Amino acid sequence: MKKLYSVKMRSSKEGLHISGAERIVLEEELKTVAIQLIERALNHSRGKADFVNLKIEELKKNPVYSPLLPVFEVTDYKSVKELLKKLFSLSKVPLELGIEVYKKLLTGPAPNGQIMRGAMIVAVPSGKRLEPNQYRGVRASYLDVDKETVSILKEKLEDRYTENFKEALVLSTKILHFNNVLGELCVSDDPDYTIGYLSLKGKGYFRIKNIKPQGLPKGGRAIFVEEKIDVEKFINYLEKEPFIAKGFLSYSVISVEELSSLFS
Ligand code: PML
Ligand code: MG
Repeated sequence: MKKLYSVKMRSSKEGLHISGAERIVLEEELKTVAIQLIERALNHSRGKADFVNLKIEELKKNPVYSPLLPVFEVTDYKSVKELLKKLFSLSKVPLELGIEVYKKLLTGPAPNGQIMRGAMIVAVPSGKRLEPNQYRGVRASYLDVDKETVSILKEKLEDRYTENFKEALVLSTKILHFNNVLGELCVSDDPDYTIGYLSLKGKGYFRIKNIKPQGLPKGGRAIFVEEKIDVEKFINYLEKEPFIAKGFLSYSVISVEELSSLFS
């Protein structure tokens, strides 16, 4: 097997997070990908970065390969809250806890009301936060998607496709691949990106339009887990184990009404 490299970029402005992205690539792809990531750091709607960190390292372990979560784009809902209530009621996450966490993401989930670079880890049903640092959170890393899968995704989605979406789907696929994870809720912290999602174990990735008001520079991710999860092992998996999504399952547009029958 050819050697694989991890390439990671993170950028900030006056100490505040602007953007981050990463890839897993072959040696001959390194230069092109490094340039793409630098351009991304310097052209972001959160502002122009004054600090860019680019890290390249050879992978010492073979990646885990797994297919992307099936995707559902939900339509015809009156309000996001109504939709989230419906989705949480199909999940093992109690409704009240789910909605409380959603509100937390909209107001800034760090203890000082700022956004976090990583995700919160929320135990179900207690609601206890398990991430060791509530300012930073936990970041899944060493992940990518294979080229053929991306081509299929682009072909199927046409103008529904965005880079943000692809990266979020891969990230969520990695997160949900771990045993005791129940779901993940995401509201982008990018002020102009108003599509979010809720991923549920055994069901899929539900894309939610207008999950936040346009222009709001707040957001974040919350990972819902069973109380019995081995947090140390989980964090090590998220942060260190290389993961490549390979295989596209489905993209369906469904109305909120159809949700229950789909999962009954
Ligand atoms: C982010 O900005 O990091 C989150 C992007 C969420 C993408 C949601 C989607 O388009 O399905
Ligand atoms: Mg972001």
